[in-house]
Amino acid sequence: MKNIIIGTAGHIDHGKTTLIKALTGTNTDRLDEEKKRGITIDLGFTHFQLPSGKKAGIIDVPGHEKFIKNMLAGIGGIDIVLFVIAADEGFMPQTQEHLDILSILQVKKGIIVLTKIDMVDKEWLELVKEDIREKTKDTFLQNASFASVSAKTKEGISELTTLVDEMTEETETKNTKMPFRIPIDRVFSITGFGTVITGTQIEGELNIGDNVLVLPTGIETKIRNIQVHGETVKTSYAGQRVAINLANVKKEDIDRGNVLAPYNSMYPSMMLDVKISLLKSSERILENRTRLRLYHGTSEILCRIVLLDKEELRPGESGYAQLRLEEEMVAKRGDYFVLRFYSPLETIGGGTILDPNPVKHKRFKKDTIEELRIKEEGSSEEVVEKIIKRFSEKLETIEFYGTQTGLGEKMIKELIKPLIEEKIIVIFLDNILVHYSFIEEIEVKMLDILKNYHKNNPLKTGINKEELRSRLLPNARLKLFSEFVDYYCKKGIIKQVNNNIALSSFEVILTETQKSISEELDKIFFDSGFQPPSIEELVKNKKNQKEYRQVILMLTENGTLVKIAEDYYMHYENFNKSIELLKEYINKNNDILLSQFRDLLDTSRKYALPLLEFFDQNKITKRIEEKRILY
Ligand SMILES: Nc1nc2c(ncn2[C@@H]2O[C@H](COP(=O)(O)OP(=O)(O)OP(=O)(O)O)[C@@H](O)[C@H]2O)c(=O)[nH]1
Ligand SMILES: [Mg+2]
Repeated sequence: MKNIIIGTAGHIDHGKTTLIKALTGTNTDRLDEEKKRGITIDLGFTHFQLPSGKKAGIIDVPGHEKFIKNMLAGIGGIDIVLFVIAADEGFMPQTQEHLDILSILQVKKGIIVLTKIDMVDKEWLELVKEDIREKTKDTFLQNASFASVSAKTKEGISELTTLVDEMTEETETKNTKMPFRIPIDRVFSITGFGTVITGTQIEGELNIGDNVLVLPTGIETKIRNIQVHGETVKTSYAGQRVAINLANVKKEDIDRGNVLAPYNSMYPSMMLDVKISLLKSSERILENRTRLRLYHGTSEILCRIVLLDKEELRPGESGYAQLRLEEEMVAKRGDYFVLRFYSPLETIGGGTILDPNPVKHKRFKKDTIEELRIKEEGSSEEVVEKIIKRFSEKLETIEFYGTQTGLGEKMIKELIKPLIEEKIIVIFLDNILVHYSFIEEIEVKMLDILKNYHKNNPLKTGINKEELRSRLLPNARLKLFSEFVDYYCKKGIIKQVNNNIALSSFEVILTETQKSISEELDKIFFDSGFQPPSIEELVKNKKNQKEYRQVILMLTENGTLVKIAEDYYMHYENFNKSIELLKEYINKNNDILLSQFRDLLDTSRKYALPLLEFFDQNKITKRIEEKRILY
């Protein structure tokens, strides 16, 4: 089911709170002072039972210019605005300011509600409507429906209800795959329950029992209970108004402006990279390092703006900037925010967060501006690709990228699927992500190492895998490196021979002399059975000792000879035979003594003992006191 939040907006005394009462039956002004003065000071909350059966959360905001700060804390997560204008007064200053704020925060849907129609005649009403059409031109409300109502006579109220109901059908379903996020708008304590916060769950899914953080303070807490529309639920979803009972945290330790979120979804920051636009209607020129008020989620934070690509910003202009904050906050890429002057208090513009955890930038740097441009224009998929490219050499995990982008693991897994299919991203060990450009970089280095190695070691089958790892990807564990090797083997670039890596095209090529030495040795070792000659003895009287030794090494690498111990090599056929005989014997007799093994091979202790020890080491046999059994 869709979850919808409806907010009010409009000038003071234009009938917002009265309208909500007429629609829902609830007076959302709850403070004594509000009741006494007849104005709204802080946000009011209730829910709306729609005829279709849907329930929408309602946020009523104050219209007084002094309380814009509170209005800003409530308006961020809304889907539909009831843009209230009193028919008798028409468009007023905060009507305009609220419209600006809603536009900056990218609210997309609204109904223009003309209230107090019992106080004006039809002709006047038409004039007011005309004026409103003019003033909402080129805004998200330019084609909005009008609803004309009187809370006093109830005229138009049921028509408005139907209009709202229809509009909820058109709102977009929210993303529940993101890590959940709740900008906190109220904190109180209830005797017997403890601390309760309320807020609009703008993203994700939350469950009772979840361990979560209050940010930016990092206080650890647990979800004890969740209420949506006054009822306890196990799970709450993006787009719902929620009241949450938190365990082990004092009311005093949480403020409006804090955010409830899971571990590793956002990191506190003292800087933000942003794209900002100044309102056309603003009459000021924004200079570098001006002190401003930043409104994001439910928070208000003082900051200075560093203009990165312009000397100054004029009304209607936009540019890249870095906000240097006076307090820590948490945000995600793509979040919207509003900026107001520090003094006099005046909304001047706002924009989008491009990087919530940037490094400090200098002004007018081409690279910085280019990177911000990609962050601004790129889809999530493109940004994920860029970030994976940047961190490829660190061999980072899906979890890391979930945090780095603020998208969470689940979203990263979704976003990389097409990238992996298109072979732009390669995944290793089901978790480590690298960009294809990194794969190519490594390939070039590897080819270089292997070419050199083959040149210097023409009789060796290839470079030892561990040696290659330490030269190529020293921070990769062996398991990960093995997957890299498999990848390049499949790609047909390299091959693995036993534990050595070679270029796929590489073959050991022997000279005529080497060939005849190889054949000679093959025969000598085969014929000598279980009493092979010592290499030292063998080469002692040879002219070309060095070549003999090289060929022996090569025969060992390619598996013709098996090195049992120092200066003790056996032909692989004899070696295999010895294992066969051993197994046959133990299967019959349960175990074997050294002397029995010696007799079995018809050899001497000198040859039998190292061979048995070699079997022990290679887990073919197991020694129990004087006897050996099969491992
Ligand atoms: N005659 C008449 N009076 C109305 C109507 N709607 C509201 N009022 C009156 O207008 C006054 C202000 O109404 P509110 O609902 O408090 O206005 P508001 O927009 O919530 O004001 P703030 O929250 O302070 O910005 C109250 O005295 C209401 O009784 C209406 O349709 N007809
Ligand atoms: Mg009110």
